[in-house]
Amino acid sequence: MRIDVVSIFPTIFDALEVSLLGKARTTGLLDVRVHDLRDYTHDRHRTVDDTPYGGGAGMVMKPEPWGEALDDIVGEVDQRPVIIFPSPAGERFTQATARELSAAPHLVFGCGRYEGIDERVFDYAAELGDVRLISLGDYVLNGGEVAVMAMVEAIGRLIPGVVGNPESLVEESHEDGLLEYPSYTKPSVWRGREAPPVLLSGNHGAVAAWRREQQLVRTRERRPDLLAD
Ligand code: 6GU
Repeated sequence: MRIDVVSIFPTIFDALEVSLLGKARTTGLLDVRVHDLRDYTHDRHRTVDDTPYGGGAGMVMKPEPWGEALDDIVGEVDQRPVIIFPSPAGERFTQATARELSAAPHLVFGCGRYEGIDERVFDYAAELGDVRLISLGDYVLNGGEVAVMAMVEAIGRLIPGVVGNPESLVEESHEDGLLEYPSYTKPSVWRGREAPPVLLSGNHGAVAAWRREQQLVRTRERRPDLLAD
């Protein structure tokens, strides 16, 4: 999968060089390219923002550098990419979104800062690819960078081969609409706390039933909204 990220803080994405995603990049499963939006400006101050038409607080990202960045990135690749703008005003990002996007050959992430990006950039981007505005949840970050880090990790780990043991992708929170069951390892008693005896019983049916029950108990307690769905 090819992933392009446009940001005014490209070094934030240095963190994608470590762990499983870093490995996937060295083995060629993931081709991540990070672009500095300021490289697409032409003035001495490398200006990317300006005051909002109509007045109001804050600054708006100018359309011109975005247009040049998108032309540069999309022009050099044949398939129509999915172009994602992280935004608290977007659709909610879920495991289903991650799974859907993990099947795309090319994703482009445009990280906004300040009060947002000139709206015409989204219209223009729709000429080049399939545009999605996506939010991590109902809270506000200072910019899209941290949200894109989270999305790239959630999507990247679903690409076949990125996670060594594909079975570890099956039994985890949100894959079956429920929260994950609790896990234990040795010692069987730690600081007076016992691991559930059923897990040491060797009875695979009983273990599976206990885990399912725990998933339901936890989900009812912590995330009743998931059961309503
Ligand atoms: Cl995707 N971006 C920003 N700036 N804030 C957010 C978000 C995204 N998701 C939740 N809050």
